Amino acid sequence: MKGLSDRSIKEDWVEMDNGGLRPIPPGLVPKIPPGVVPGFQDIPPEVMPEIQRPSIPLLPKPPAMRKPPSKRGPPVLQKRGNVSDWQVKDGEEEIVKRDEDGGKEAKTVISWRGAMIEAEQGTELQSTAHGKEGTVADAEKAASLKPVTVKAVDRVEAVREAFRHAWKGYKAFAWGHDELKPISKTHGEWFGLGLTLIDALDTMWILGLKDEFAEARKWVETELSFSKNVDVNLFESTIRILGGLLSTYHLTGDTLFLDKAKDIGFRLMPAFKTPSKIPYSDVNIGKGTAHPPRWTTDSTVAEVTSIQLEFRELSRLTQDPQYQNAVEEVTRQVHRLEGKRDGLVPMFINTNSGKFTRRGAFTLGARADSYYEYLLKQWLQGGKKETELLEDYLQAIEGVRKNLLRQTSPSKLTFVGELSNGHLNPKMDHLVCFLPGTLALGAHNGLPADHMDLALQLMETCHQMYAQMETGLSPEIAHFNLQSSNGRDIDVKPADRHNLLRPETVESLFYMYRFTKDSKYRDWGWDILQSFNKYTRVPSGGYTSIGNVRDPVNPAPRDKMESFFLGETLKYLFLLFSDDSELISLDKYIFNTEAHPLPIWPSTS
Ligand code: DMJ
Repeated sequence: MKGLSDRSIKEDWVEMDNGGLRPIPPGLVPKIPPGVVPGFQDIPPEVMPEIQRPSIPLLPKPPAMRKPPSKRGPPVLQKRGNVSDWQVKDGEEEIVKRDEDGGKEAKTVISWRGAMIEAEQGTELQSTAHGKEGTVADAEKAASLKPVTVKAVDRVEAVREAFRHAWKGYKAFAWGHDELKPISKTHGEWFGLGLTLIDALDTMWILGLKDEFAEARKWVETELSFSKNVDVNLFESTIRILGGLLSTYHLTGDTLFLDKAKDIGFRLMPAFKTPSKIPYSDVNIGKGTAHPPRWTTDSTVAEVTSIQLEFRELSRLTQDPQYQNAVEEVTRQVHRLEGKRDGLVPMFINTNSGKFTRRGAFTLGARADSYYEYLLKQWLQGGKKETELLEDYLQAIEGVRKNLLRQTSPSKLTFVGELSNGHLNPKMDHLVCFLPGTLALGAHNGLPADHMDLALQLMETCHQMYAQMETGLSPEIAHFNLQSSNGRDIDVKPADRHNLLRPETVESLFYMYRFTKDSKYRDWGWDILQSFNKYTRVPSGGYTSIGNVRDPVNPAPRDKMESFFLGETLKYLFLLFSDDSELISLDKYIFNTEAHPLPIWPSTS
């Protein structure tokens, strides 16, 4: 899911040879002529309707003459200036000066007020949200400056720099372990399998970080062993480890990764030995035993339905049908099950009876989310032939419209609420922000135009979940006002104020940019990267989850860098900013729910 994966959710339950480097095989990342947007020309005009843009008031604005917060960021995370301090914002124009050799030398930035300013002098350019507003005084000061030059903003390079910084911390303090704890400069262990390193492999390849990749490959070759007496979560190890290894194999052609993928895939199979064939949540990959969590015989619906892309691909590569058979049995059963509501699934399924457990809410968030994502993506993976998957997906989206979709007051932001005991709870997990991207992917593949319409609206809402926070970072859960008494659309409860460096919004921004080429999506992603740099970057290396997105002075660092920050968040940001839209073409690959690209099967498969 986006589900048990999440530590917030998990905790809830618990307490309740360099030689391997090869060029990317020809054809995998082909270049296309500039100006051609693959697939875009296939979208009928009606898929890209004009939507009514809500007028969005920001959260209470700082006083008009207030100075913008120091670019040093919160005291707890003070850092030196970094790439993200070179900002070019909306309404500004870059003038590229050429040096004598005709190469790109530097850019002068003209501010929206016509003033020319130099970021390197410490002038932070005006921003529009989360307390970064420039003031009249600042603008006048800027206008009095002589024309100066500022280094070009290279967003792609800024992502590489962020990755290197995160990797520096991981390498120094957590090498070979699951997660970096960047503030205490140590590591955390979950499965003891080098989770961050494996999750980050294909990101390094895609970002072109060959030295880092070579070192990591060496570790996989010499240190990684799955022959360990350890309990792992089936879903998490499938999406992060199996998915990461399979995609790295596809990108590099290096059979080391395929061999490791076969090894872990085989070791996960005992999970399916249950009375119902609905898998258990946990497997001991050393002993070959599996079991549900101690307190229940239920599994999470998103978990058992979001392992299919990976196991199906493993069968295709190994020509061994056991993996595909096991996961497709789950799909078949869930397809037939009673207890759905207009295609929406409950959160839990029992591993003895194979039936849904009637508890929890209907949600597109934690514990159900990637069920919907994988319906569409399996249909795409298999060449659009498996019509039951498509039918279930289409029905579910209609179910979302009918049961969960609402608009806020006063600004008419569209959001997906949760239905519990017939009552609509107007809250949305950040996890739901995968949905605009998935809807857009469906529309790109010929699904109804109104899916794109909905994607555009939800993308705006997810953007606002960042833009309206003082740190520019989204909370884990947003509460939306149906009738606002305080003039705000979004409220955040104290328990929901954390940010775990999650990817879903930048994931959707990537899809939206690929399909619309609207540069605002890049700008929104850029704002997010800058906020990560400002509030979550740890000087000695790494990025940290934070506890309070509403407090820019003390965002309450939590001392953990989740593996998905490298596996997903930075990868999607890089792809969002890259001009090469054939780099992981969305007509050739589907991303698993951990952002590991797997090939769409050729029609002969
Ligand atoms: C990741 O493990 C995956 O994206 C999963 O689908 C949901 N949770 C995290 C990221 O938020």
